[in-house]
Amino acid sequence: MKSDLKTRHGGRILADALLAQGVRLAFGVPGESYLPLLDGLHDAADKLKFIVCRQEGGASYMAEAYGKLTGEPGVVLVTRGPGAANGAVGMHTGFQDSTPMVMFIGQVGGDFADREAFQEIDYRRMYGQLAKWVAQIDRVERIPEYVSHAFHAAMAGRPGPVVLALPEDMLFSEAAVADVPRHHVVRPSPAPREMDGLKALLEKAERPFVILGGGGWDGDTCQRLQRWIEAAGLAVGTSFRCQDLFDNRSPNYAGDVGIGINPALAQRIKDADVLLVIGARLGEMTTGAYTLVEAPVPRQALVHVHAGAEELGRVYRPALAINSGYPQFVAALEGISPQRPAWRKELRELRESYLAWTEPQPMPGALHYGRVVRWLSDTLPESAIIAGGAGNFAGWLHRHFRYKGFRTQLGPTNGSMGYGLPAAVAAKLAAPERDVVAFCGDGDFLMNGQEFATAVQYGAPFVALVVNNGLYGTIRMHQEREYPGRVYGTALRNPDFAAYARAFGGHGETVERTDDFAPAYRRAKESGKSAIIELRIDPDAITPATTLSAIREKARKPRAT
Ligand SMILES: Cc1ncc(C[n+]2csc(CCOP(=O)(O)OP(=O)(O)O)c2C)c(N)n1
Ligand SMILES: [Mg+2]
Repeated sequence: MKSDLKTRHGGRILADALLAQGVRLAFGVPGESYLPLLDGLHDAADKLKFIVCRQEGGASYMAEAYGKLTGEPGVVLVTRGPGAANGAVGMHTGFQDSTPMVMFIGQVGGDFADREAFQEIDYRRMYGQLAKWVAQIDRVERIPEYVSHAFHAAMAGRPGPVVLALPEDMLFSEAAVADVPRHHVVRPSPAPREMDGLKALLEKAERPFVILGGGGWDGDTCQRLQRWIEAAGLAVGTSFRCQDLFDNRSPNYAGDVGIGINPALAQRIKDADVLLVIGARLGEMTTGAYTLVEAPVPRQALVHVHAGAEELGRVYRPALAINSGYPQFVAALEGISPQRPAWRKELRELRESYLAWTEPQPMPGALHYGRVVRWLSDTLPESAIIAGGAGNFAGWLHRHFRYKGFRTQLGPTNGSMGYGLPAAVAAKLAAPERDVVAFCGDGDFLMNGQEFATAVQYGAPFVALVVNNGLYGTIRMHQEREYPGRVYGTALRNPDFAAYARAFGGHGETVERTDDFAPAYRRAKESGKSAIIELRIDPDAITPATTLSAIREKARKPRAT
């Protein structure tokens, strides 16, 4: 049978393996260490597009955003040593966000291995904590097996990033081997007695609360769960940067359980008797630094539903632990229909608190950024994708934007700066029919500003907002609180971001007044180009609710003991 198979070099076998796994878009920066793979991709170019990026950090973020958006593993190709090192940020992000990803790294040939040859790194050690699985393919005929294993591992249970290293001599050598069909998605289902346990807990519950979060969801599951929650009359919140798992316009939606949480919502979670947590890891950001839910034994009866078995009982000892994929869990939920009039009664109060909390407050300066966010929330099509990075500018986004459905939000739950721009590039390339807006800080944007070139090169017309306060504002805020009068290392001198956009062949706008935003946005959209709108905000406006001067004033007063 083997004799029927065509002999192929390693790069071609690998490119065909990617096609067999269903990969249609891959991101990366080329390297001489994986020339045979590029050669293999050359033959596959009409089915699999390789997006050439400007820095591996940008490429790995793009692969992460692609995985988050589509639920399919995001693929990133990087060269050995420096490429692998640059690419780490997207893998760390993917790990914390439970995003399926597969990174391929060039590697020195077996003839030079372990000599600390040029750019040699042992990726098993380097990526040990940043990936679900790290392996090296030492034999060309085993490429299909390793790739199949990698895609299964990235998708199984709690999804996450996987690394495969590719020794150069292995890629150049040849073999006659068969491709392996596309991976399965292996996720567990809940046991009937676990659902009985949940039913019993809910039937007794006076003040239950549902928190949704994490990776491994899909649009259909979210919609079915929303219908179930609305029918039951339960109140729901979403974990940090997972606000798009539930339509924020629903009367059952009480807000996001993340940084800068509505204090009334925080109290409501503390007071819950049953906490049904589906998919969220209950990490530091979702638990108000482990204060909303006490560790290790919560006061609330915690029902923790998670696709990763190892996540259950980590930090928190749940009353009921259910290891399940979310489509499987939601299908089982549809078999029970708990309801209590008391649950429904409190919804209005929670909803009013959410609406009041998310209303833009006055802020200093001529450009009211909060109102800009709300205008976009009201104006953009429902399917628009919002990609955001990390910094205080994101606080307005979390607070004032209403997410309307699954995967309208791409954000890094690890608070990694520089994410928004490359995520927007990936989103626009993966879903060209959808509007995409990136929210970036001035510090945040220039961590991956080079990827604006990638957007222009591949014709990705999205709008990036650069919220310019001339500061690493988040750090300045903490600095002024912790070390009053000792400002250091937090000021930024910025380029003209509109001119930057034009220099790359994009469209640029600068906005300094609230009313100028809408026409500038329309011009940017109508340009049909990748666009940057710089928003010059008053640096005193440090959060949606407070100013730097108020923080300074408070810091001057002696602290209460
Ligand atoms: C990759 C990375 N480096 C550093 C930090 C620490 N950090 C968090 S927010 C922040 C400042 C963000 O500045 P900017 O993007 O201008 O947003 P602003 O807070 O001013 O709105 C820094 C340096 C981080 N979260 N991620
Ligand atoms: Mg800033």
